[in-house]
Amino acid sequence: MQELKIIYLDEIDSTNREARRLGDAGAAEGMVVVADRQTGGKGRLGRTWFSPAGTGIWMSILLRPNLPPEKVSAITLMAALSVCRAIRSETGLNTQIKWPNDLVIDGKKVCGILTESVTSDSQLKYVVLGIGVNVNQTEFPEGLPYAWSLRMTAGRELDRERLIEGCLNCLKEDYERYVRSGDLRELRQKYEAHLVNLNQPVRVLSPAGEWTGVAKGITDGGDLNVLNDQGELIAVNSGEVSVRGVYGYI
Ligand code: BT5
Repeated sequence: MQELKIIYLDEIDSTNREARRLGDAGAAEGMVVVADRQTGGKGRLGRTWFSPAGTGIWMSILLRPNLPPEKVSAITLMAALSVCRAIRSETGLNTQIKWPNDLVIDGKKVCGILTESVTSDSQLKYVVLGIGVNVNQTEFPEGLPYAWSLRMTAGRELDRERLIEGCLNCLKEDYERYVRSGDLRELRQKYEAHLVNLNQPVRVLSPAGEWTGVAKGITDGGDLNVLNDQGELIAVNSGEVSVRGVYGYI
């Protein structure tokens, strides 16, 4: 990755949307959009992301990896690992990864990641990596029972600037490892070391239906290996499927 160039905004609809506007206008890899507040923060599959002012990290990074489109989904997992490492080293909090794109503390969600790619003639034009971290919120709306902030566990206000810098440093390092091989082979072990689902029973929510099994780790491509009740190991794709704990969110 070339040098990072950070744009700070007070308010925007969505930092992912803004990064896409920059991507369409030909901006270089390494452009980072950070906003204090998002009025239309996006989750995956059309869901919304609650992004109030003065509390969280809402940021998106423009990437231009020289890889085929099918390699992009692993970027979400790479970023989950980078942000997890950064939060651990900047705050000492025991953050874990919930496959594929969430970070959790004490079983609740402190971070979500949304990776979007733009292709033309089946070639990858660019990727927008969107990261939302709940840093200093002290409460959440009733409709978000699993939302949690770093401050709610740390018991003190945390420095968002420092966390952003820590995240970007880890991301830069992990992204270089990821583009070198085009998959997660250099990051898989570390990812699994922080994976909250590892060896845990999971409910797999796929378009074809719901089934249960035990999560056994990830593939180099970012799929989750789940041992089903018939003893078969099934690779579950991160683009199409969510997992939950058998009794709740984890
Ligand atoms: C995600 O989606 O977790 C991806 C979130 C990505 C947000 C970042 S912020 C910067 C960038 N710009 C954007 O517009 N987006 C990215 P998903 O796995 O689909 O989870 C969404 C679900 O999480 C929602 O349906 C809610 O249930 C819940 N949720 C919404 N806001 C939340 C929050 N602040 N904290 C925790 N959970 C939240």
